[in-house]
Amino acid sequence: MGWGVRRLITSLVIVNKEVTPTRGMLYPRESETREVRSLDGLWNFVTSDEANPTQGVRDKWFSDDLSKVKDVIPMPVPASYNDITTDNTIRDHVGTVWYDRKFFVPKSWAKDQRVWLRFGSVHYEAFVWINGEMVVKHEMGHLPFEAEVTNFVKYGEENRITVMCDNALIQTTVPQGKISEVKKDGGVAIVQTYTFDFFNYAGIHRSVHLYTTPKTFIEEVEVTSDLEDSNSVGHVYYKVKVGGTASNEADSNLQIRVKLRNKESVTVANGTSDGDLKGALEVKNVKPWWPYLMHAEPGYLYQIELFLHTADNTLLDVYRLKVGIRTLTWNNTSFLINGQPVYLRGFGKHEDSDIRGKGLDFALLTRDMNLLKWIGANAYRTSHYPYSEESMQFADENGIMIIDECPSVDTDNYNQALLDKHKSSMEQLIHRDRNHPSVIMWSIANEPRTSPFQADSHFQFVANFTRALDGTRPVTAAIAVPSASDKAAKHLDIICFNRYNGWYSNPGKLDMITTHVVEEAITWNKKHNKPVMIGEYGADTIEGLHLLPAYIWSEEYQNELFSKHFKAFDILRKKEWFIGEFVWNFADFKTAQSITRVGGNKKGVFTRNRQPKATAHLLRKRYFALGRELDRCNLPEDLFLYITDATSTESRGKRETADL
Ligand code: GCB
Repeated sequence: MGWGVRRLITSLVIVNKEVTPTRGMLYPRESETREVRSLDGLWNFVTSDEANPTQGVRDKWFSDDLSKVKDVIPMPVPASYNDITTDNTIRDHVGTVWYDRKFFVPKSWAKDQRVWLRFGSVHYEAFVWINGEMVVKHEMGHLPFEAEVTNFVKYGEENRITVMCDNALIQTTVPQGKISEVKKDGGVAIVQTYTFDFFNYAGIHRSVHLYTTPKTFIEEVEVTSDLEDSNSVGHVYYKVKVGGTASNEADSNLQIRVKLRNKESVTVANGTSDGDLKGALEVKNVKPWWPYLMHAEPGYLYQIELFLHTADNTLLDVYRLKVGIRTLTWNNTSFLINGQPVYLRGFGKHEDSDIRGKGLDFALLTRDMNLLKWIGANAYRTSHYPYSEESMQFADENGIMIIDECPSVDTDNYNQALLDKHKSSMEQLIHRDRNHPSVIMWSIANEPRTSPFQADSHFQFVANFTRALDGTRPVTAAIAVPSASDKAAKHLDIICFNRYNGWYSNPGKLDMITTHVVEEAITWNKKHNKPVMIGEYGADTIEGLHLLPAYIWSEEYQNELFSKHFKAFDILRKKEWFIGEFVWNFADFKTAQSITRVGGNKKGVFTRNRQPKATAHLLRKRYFALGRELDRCNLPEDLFLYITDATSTESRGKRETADL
């Protein structure tokens, strides 16, 4: 418990151990049989002494209000706690912090049902008590966890929830970090370092919900789909797991009745599950799920309604979720959706904003989706960790394709505990996101250090594990190690490489980009005979800095560097196996303090405040031009601003000459 207690375990022999499967975790939704209450809002907050991170546990701070132990301050949930105050000791705090709040549970919830407590995510490790009793702990940021609290809450009375959150990253956490003690004025400081390039924001990052289910309830739903007859007939396959079954209610006595409704709420298919609580639905004249700009009606979603019944026809539980009907296929040269080759054009992003840090913010989510559509992107990678469930739902609705990445970034110093946790992060991610049509690939790491020989088996285990959990999507990772020394890419289905020509290599040299990009992509393809895409390229750019001729950090330089890459991508597009281009980054974002970062990483095409830099306009022209060429999309009217009416100018010129 706590960084002080998590130990570094290194071993020379690393084995492929079983991962305990996640259970439940359906997104909390109301229905005829379920109620949902939010615990978001202002909580009380205290930090612990960095040199004594487990003091609160030993002294049982959870057994009474935190305000009895320390002076509390208000802290919004969801949000990172780091940038809320003006105090750098809170921003840079290493180790444990504590939250608590009071809440009521209605009396009506006491009857014949279960009560659950669910966190969308807490970074990095969370310990949760209700009324002084531990109800759940969870290690791994960016992923949900929950616990049944039926017997822990008081009904019709006030309750207290206490959360201890530990942000410490060590060599066996995902992602990894290091903690050291460094002499400071008047003492010793506990210092957290990490090699990854984003601020280690922490806290209760996503919503906290209480929700009810019936005693016997729909615990898990897995949906897959298929298309046939030139995409005119669709199939939806569903599989349900029931939880809380009483001994007299074996699964075989239960059944799922299913309805599939289209956007107009018309039932287009229905059915009843088999004895294993699974089944298939056929949809005639189906509307497949298409990516944005690939079809006039992108992101088409149906709603599947699942009714859990007993054999004697009693309705026990109802759960609804949106599903998209689509196929994914890939081979050595291409990646296809609904049988059509896809060219991915998008971004690496971050969950990051001023004040909120990595806290869920619907205004930001909506703005980002609007900007993605404005710029004509059709995809993004959830670099470098899973994004909120709400953002995944947004991507489903809008036809934005997602490369879904686990939190393993700069993976290094391979060891057994790291492998176990890395696999667990993939398991939790797939469990959470497997039903999203927007998810088109799993990314098992960003820029792992893949030259050491241990990387070979580590990535073989993680890639095979991922494929075993979900064979319907290809596996990738963003690799930065040169292909000659990399030992992981051979385990992937699609190769993704990150490279900063004209920035980290040959800064300022705009004539040293195009050929390098083309040659490297060809090298990757030759070595592995698999589809290749570029996962990151870009240049730090200070908004409003203009320098002509182009000079690094200026808006002109970002523009020209992008243009040189576009040229390379167009050469590569002629080779079938080059399947996508991803800019680094969608928006400027905060990093650890460093002499190479001016207020954070400035490679955004948008500012941190989500306004366009000059390059956003250039990129928009390219992304829409690609959409036009490849998918025959319509161009927005404001894509090319009026400059001159060449024809009328010409005729006016002639008239003026005639007048002479
Ligand atoms: C990378 C990393 C990304 C960094 C980026 C940069 O290769 O994947 O996390 O932010 O480079 O700007 O240095």
